[in-house]
Amino acid sequence: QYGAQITEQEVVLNAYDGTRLQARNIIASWKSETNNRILLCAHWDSRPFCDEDPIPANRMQPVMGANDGASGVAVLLEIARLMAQHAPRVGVDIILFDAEDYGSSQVEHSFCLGSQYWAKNPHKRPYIARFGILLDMVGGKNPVFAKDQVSMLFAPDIANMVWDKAAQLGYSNVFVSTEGGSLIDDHYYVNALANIPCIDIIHFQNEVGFPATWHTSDDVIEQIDRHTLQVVGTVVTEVLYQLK
Ligand code: AHN
Ligand code: ZN
Repeated sequence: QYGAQITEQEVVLNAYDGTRLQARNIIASWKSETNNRILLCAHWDSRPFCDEDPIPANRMQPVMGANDGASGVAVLLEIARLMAQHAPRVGVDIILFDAEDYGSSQVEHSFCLGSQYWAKNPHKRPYIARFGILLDMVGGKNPVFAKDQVSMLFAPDIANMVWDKAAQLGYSNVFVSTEGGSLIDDHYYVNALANIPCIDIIHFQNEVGFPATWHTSDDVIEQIDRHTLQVVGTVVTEVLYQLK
């Protein structure tokens, strides 16, 4: 409906515990003929167990994922709607990665299976883009987005450009300049395997960690703040429409 070319990547992925995941990365491309393009991404799966829930009885239930998954997708769907009304000058791919959240903190590289698959098997070869922006947990209350270490290692210029734009817009209370945490998220594989400089806008800080609702039964719509979605959406939209 928004004028994109859609590619669905269907694949069976092997999870750390032997589970076979029927996975599907969903890719929407605008101006697919140009290499002057950027990548916007989020994960669309949610974790099938609330293993961080304070109440043991809840830990067998799936995470609703209002923030952890859906918030990033929501911002990208709104950007897709805007792009249909007014095309940016650059080409865009929105990639919704699957199988991000079926992992174990005990097993290296067990998260982000959909992005690992895409980075090794891009939907187009060679896949070229100027940079990428990953959105993860961008809808919670009292958000704090700091530049994480993977973003600053692989794509410092992009991170600085996005955080500077946020400051210009008056959002330096949300896009803070304190040092970000160290974490592996989908952007790590986009950087390390697909060679595209990619940053992560994620509610995460060293020492503090993820928001309190993370991987709990409380990751529900009532915990979403529309103002947070608006701030992140505005920053990404302003970055996108300034590109030539
Ligand atoms: C790890 O916990 C290893 N990575 C965090 C990626 C993640 C999970 N993002 C959302 N849920
Ligand atoms: Zn998660």
